[in-house]
Amino acid sequence: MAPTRNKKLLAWVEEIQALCKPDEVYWCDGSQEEYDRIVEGTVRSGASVRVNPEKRPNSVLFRSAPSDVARVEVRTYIASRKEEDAGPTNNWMDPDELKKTMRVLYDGCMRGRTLYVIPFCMGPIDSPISKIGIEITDSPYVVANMEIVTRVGTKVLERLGDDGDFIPCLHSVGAPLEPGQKDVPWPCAPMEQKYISHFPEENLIWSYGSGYGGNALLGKKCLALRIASAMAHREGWMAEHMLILRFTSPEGRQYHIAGAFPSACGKTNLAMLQPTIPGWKAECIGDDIAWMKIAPDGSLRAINPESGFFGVAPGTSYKSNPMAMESIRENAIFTNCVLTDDHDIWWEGMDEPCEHGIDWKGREWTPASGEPGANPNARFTAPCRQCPIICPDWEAPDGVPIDIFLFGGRRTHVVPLVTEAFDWDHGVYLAATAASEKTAAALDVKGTIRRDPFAMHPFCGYNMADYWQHWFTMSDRLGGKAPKIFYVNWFRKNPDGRWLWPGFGENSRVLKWMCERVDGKAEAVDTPIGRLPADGALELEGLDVSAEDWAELLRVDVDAWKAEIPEVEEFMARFGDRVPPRMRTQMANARKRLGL
Ligand code: GTP
Ligand code: SPV
Ligand code: MN
Repeated sequence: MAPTRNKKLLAWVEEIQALCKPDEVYWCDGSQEEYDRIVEGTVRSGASVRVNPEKRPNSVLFRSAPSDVARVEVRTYIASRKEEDAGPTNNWMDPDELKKTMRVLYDGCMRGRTLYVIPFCMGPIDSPISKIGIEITDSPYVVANMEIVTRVGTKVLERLGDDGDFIPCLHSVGAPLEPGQKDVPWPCAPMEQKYISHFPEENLIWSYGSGYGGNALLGKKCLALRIASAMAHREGWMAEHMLILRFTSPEGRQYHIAGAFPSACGKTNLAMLQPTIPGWKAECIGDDIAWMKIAPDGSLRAINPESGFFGVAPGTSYKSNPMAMESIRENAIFTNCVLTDDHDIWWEGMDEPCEHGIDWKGREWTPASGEPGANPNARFTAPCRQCPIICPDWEAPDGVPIDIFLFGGRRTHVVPLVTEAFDWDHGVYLAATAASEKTAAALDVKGTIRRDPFAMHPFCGYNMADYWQHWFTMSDRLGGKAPKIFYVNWFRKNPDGRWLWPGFGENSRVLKWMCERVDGKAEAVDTPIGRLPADGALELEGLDVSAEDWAELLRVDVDAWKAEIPEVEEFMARFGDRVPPRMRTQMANARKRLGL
């Protein structure tokens, strides 16, 4: 029997059951016993492999289909009634049309499978900022991951009550089983049948055909960013692709920093930063998404809507991100990593090399194989509570007050290590024109560098130009309490391809300069692109960066910036007359400062 009397929920589950025709319906209660049972089921069916429990208790490894390894942006849709409300950065389809197409696919798609109902809460159960979603899925992998990255089960149904509202999130891997047909380890549908669809005007998500990450764990990118950004626009709050961290000075002053970088550009690493500068302390609040509201005292307060990390595995090591390594010592799910001969997991960039193992495609692997053993977008899933530096206030219902916004991307050339915006509007311009090099987090991004405004290009559920206006409007409401805005780039390289900046824990030096700027203590110099640290203002003591590299890291190459202007303006032109007047002013100012 269903564990709820919520009429909307009961009616929706009944409707989807009739459409998808599963063999069984199962309501998730979110208990440890349930998690263990569902994960054990995937081990027995051959969908996952248990990691050596002596090395890593209660952990499993999944290997996905080689065609289903990351988000697919070309198959992701924003189905608003009017095309211009989705805007030029989104794929649009008419909602009725899209539903018609998808209903045909959903018809009978769960035959031979179990339909799981996952009641989940984005944000702490007792937070006024949180929202409830219900995901229906036929993937036990999705259930297990959702039970880590969101708060699931009975406690959510209790908050929902008999007539509470929720966001319906329908997911199917799109691989019905005929009677007697044997399942494959990672069922999914061919590319042209995959749809990751959002109906922002009715707060509805329909996903079909992919089992991976943001395509399938619908609380994450689909609800907490695409649908939530559209709700936030309507309701006057913010849903952002941002990490949140608390940075505490030796004197005990706390600064809360929220930072938006595109996928695979350093959020998880910065969120778990181990400062190298003496006396400063960092604590993690969230590593991917921030929901923010203006509090009665006028400050902007942020919560992490998630309860677990879905982090990029390759490159993660005790040297680069020890706190992530500590977070995955047990109770973790690994996807597309190497299985070592002693049944532990491994990936490129881990501390010790691996001489022999099974690669993410299930084949024998050695370093001589000529291909990476882990997929470049291999991931770990682990509960936030396992992070040794999780902030004691990470579940505070009212969130934490944000002092600083960071934006950035992966840029080998041109963009300096750090730039402070002249003011909020200039910060919005810097964030709106942010660009980044391609990574493995999305399958189908064209070109090498793309504009990724606010790191929200793949995640904004409405017209990006209206989103910029929303940022201007928020600053008017925040007034003097608006956070200070900075732009950073950890990814500069010299001509031989060597990193100019050591990054990771050393990024704390840059954060310290920002905090001192907030307090009016550190010096900066004005340049045509913004304010940069004055000579000696950013602490470099004990750091092995040559004077030459340091000069390069802060060099403002006016000609290179001038050369980007036409492309920036072309990008802006795609939004036509929806570009806010305040953005046009910023564009004109940028030209003027560069002497154009
Ligand atoms: P998503 O989960 O896709 O949103 O990614 P993310 O923004 O959380 O990126 P993450 O922190 O996982 O970093 C992605 C890659 O960038 C990893 O391979 C990291 O090792 C690398 N990286 C992160 N921070 C730094 C840094 O400061 N310097 C350098 N050189 N690399 C970094
Ligand atoms: C991202 O791509 O920004 C991620 C991974 O955080 S996924 O959840 O797959 O979108
Ligand atoms: Mn992300």
